[in-house]
Parts: sequence; structure tokens; C-alpha cells
Amino acid sequence: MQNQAPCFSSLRKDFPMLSKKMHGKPLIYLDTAATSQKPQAVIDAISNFYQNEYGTVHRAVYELALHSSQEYQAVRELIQAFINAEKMEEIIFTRGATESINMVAYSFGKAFIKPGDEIIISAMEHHANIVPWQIVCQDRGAVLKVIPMDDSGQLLIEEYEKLLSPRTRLVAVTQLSNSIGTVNPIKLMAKMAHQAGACILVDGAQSTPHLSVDVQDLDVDFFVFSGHKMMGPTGIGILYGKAELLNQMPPSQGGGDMITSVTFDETIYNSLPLKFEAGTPMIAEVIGLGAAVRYLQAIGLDKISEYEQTLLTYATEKMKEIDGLRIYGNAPHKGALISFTVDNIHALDIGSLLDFKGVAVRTGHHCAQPVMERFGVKAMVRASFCLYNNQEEIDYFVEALKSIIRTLKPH
Ligand code: C6P
Repeated sequence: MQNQAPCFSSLRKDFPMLSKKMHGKPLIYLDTAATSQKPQAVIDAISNFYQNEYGTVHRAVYELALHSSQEYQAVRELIQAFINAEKMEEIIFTRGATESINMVAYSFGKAFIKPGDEIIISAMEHHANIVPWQIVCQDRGAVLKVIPMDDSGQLLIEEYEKLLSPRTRLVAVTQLSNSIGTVNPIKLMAKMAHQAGACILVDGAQSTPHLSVDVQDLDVDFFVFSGHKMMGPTGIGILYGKAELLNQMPPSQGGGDMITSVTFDETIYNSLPLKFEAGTPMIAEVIGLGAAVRYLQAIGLDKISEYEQTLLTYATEKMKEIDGLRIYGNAPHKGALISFTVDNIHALDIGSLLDFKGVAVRTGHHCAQPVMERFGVKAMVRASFCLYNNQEEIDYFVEALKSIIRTLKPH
């Protein structure tokens, strides 16, 4: 690749899955927005932990448990630095972005949402950042409002301004859309929410693997993401929340570790972050997430971003040349994913035939049905790119796509 940094081409060997074959063809993995492949460093960290170091956390004084507790805590510090949170106790381990949002919806809803209050989301949210708020609104008698977007997939900030009012309690918005790639102006949106007296939750499920995030600079109240989209294992996610808010919110689950004392009459909850971590946590998953963050940090998020943008530009230019292909989401600030349809050919057919050629893409509604409705389609194909993809793969993908279109196009 002309402008491919040598370090990126050499990274491919870190990912064992990338040397696999699918249907006898080399695997071309273009579905990182769903879940990323894992570098050997992450696989080794998890396997080493289970083989040599495994023990529980926070519950015992034997050496293995103490070591596990230290490692678990070290990853919390790592995540704190990764997103530049002010305090370590603001980092809560969850099972994923979905669980993080649901936890805030439940606890924030209980603490702060009253009948007649309003919650604002955007037209490009993943279902994980829609449904929990609908549930809160139903439970608390609140009203859900939606920021519209234009045809390029950018939020209409002037409409957002109009929606904000003294009744707004919370704004919940994605930093990077999983369906159309738009990167939203979070710093501005947070400032506007705060000026209206509201809090803001940012869904960072798609942004954390690709952009460097500074929650203090963005000045967001809650920030959520998943480990499995950023080279880490499944079953681990993060909920960042400002301590002053989390301290006022009730726990979303009760159980071990989230208490300081329990009698049949009364329970005193633990302090942050354990108040929100009931039960034996995802210990090995946390260790794996730590290895993933170290892996990303060693390369550098800014370099990753820059490289992925070259892939996005290259792929967009090539795909625009294909007759009848329509790309959804053309915001100037966009993450490295392309959702598209081809005239008269169903997205699922394209996905299945690409699979036979070794290419893995996502097809369907991308868990964002309102986005499909906004653009008047039932389903899209999505190719998402990442630090381990390269120009040759994009060439292969585009040629495969052209040949599928030639085969399926009605004559
Ligand atoms: N998007 C996709 O293919 P979980 O499943 O909890 O790790 O993440 C949920 C989630 C929340 N917000 C955004 C913006 C997301 O993209 C996702 C997951 C995957 O686009 C699976 S549907």
C-alpha cells in the first residue's frame, strides 16, 4: 500500500485468525465494528492467567487471590488512564456497553428522572442506546426526544438546541455511529447539555478502538464501551461515570462485593466502584482487556486513527465507482466503516456471496432499525476496517463485490 505505515502491515501476524481460510479462501475480515479479532498478546494473557495465576478477587488473603486482586485493580488504573478519567473509582467493570447503558438507565432513572422529565437521544443510536431509555421513560413517566439527522448522516445541532429545555435530564448519544460511521461533536453536545442543566451519556462502543478518548476534555458524565470491539475478550465492558453522580445513584444489582455490611434489616453499600460490581466479576476478561489496551496503546490511537482513515478513503473511492451502489453516511468526520446497498440486490445475498469468497461483512439492520427507516431501506451491508486490514484486502473485497453484482444483477 503506497501510504501504509510498515508497522501496520507487520501487525497482521499478531492476529492468528487472520491466517485462517474460509470456504478455501483467505479470510478477509471486515466486521470489526461487530467484534474485533484478538492479538496473540490478549489470547496469551487470558490463557496464562487461567494456567498459572487464576484466583478470585477481593475475597481472600491467599497469594493467588491477592495477586488476582492486584492485577484486576491494575487494569482499572490502566482504563482510567486510557480514557483520562479523573478518579480510578469512576471506572466500573461491566459485561459490555449494553449492560453499562442499562445500568445507568436503571440507576440514573431511579435517582433523577421524574414524570414529565425528558431524555434526548439521537436518530443514529444503536438499539442499546434506545431501548433502555424507552424503558426508563415508561417506568418514570418521562418523554423521549430524538435529535434528527440530515441526509449525509450528521446530527442537526440546531434541532438539538431546540430540544434541550429545563425538563431535559439526560442526553444519550453515540460518539461514532455503528451504522453510518458519523463521528458526533461530543464536546459541543456535552457543553450544550450542561448549559441546559442536563447530564450526558456517551456510547463509545465504536469509538474507543479507533479514536483517542479523553472524558475530562469531552466533559461527559457517563461514557460506556465494550472490550470485545477493541481487541479484548467478550463479556467485559466499562462504565465510566463522574463520581459525584455515581455516588448519588443507587446500585443496579445487589450481591457480594457491593456491600460493606448486611443484616436482615439493613445493607450498607460499598463505596465506588464496588457499589456497582455485584458478584464475582469477570476476572480473566478484565485481564484480557488490560492486554488489549496495552496492545492499542503500544501502537498509539492517533496512529491507528490516521491509518484507518487512509483505508476508509481508499475503499470509499473504489466503491463509489460501482454502478448502483449507494453509500449511507457521508459525514466529513467519519469512522472507518462503509454501509451500502446495491440497487435491486438484497443485502443478505451480497453478504452470503461475499462469505463464499472469504470476505466477512455485516448485513441486516445493524441493530439500528430507525437508521434503516431514516434512509428508506430494510437492510444494509457494512464493511468495517481496522488496523489489521490493508489495501490489498479492500481491492479483493471490491472485485468480489463487482463480480457478485455482475452475477446477480437483473439483465
Ligand atoms: N454493535 C455492531 O455490529 P455490546 O453488544 O454491548 O458489546 O455493544 C452494543 C453496542 C452499543 N453501541 C454501539 C454504537 C454499538 O455498535 C454496539 C454493538 C455491534 O454494530 C453489534 S450489534
